[in-house]
Amino acid sequence: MKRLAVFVPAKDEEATIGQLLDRLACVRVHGCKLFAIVVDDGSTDRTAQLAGGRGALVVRHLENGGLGAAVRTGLRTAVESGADLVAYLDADLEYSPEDIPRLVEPVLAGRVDYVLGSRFLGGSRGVRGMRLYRRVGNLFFTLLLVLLTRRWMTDGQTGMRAFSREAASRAEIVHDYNYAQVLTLDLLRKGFPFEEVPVRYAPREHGRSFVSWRYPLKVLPAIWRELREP
Ligand SMILES: Nc1nc2c(ncn2[C@@H]2O[C@H](COP(=O)(O)OP(=O)(O)O)[C@@H](O)[C@H]2O)c(=O)[nH]1
Ligand SMILES: [Mg+2]
Repeated sequence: MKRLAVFVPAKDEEATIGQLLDRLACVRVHGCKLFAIVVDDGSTDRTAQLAGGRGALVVRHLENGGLGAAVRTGLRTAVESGADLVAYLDADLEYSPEDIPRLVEPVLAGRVDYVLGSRFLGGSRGVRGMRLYRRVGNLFFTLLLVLLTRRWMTDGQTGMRAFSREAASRAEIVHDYNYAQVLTLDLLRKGFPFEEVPVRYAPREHGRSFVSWRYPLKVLPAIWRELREP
């Protein structure tokens, strides 16, 4: 049996974290024992209590560190917990835990070390309801990644990904605010093969997105820093 760690970065997601973990507990992946890790990033609501009550391993940042810092903690915790492979998804139910078997299949089969769950593969049905500025921003950053990596991909900003143990151990995230682009740049520059698989998507119904006008101002310099790393 392989150990599959699924971590969830969460900041003030009490409206959805319980349902997400309940659904995750019903997910079966052939040949794997799945365990859940919640990285609570300084939530001021009941996110951590609800997650702990459902038996997830809860790692808490006492202060809000940002999504990049939370994913870094999630990857490290998964590796330290002895995971053979790692997946994560957002806490706000924009992604479906039921897509995890399909997400991890390319890693389990030994084809690749890194998987992006794409909301845009197989037609755009999955992104109904996504705001126009988000679609445009997503296209911009995805095309930037395509140019920088010279590899085709359709969703550079996805909040649902999977990793081999080795990719999870070697991944480095150069900034705390976010991880989306710099993590892919880091792993592809280290030579890890990757694949995209289609995943379902529905915009959040509770809480608020951290994405604001500041996003490009934070993300573009971080991409620059990542590219300058040896
Ligand atoms: N750790 C951490 N997670 C966050 C933060 N802001 C948002 N998240 C979580 O990261 C995931 C994605 O955040 P979200 O704001 O929905 O981003 P979006 O889906 O790109 O709009 C969700 O699970 C959030 O709970 C933060 O400051 N720190
Ligand atoms: Mg979201």
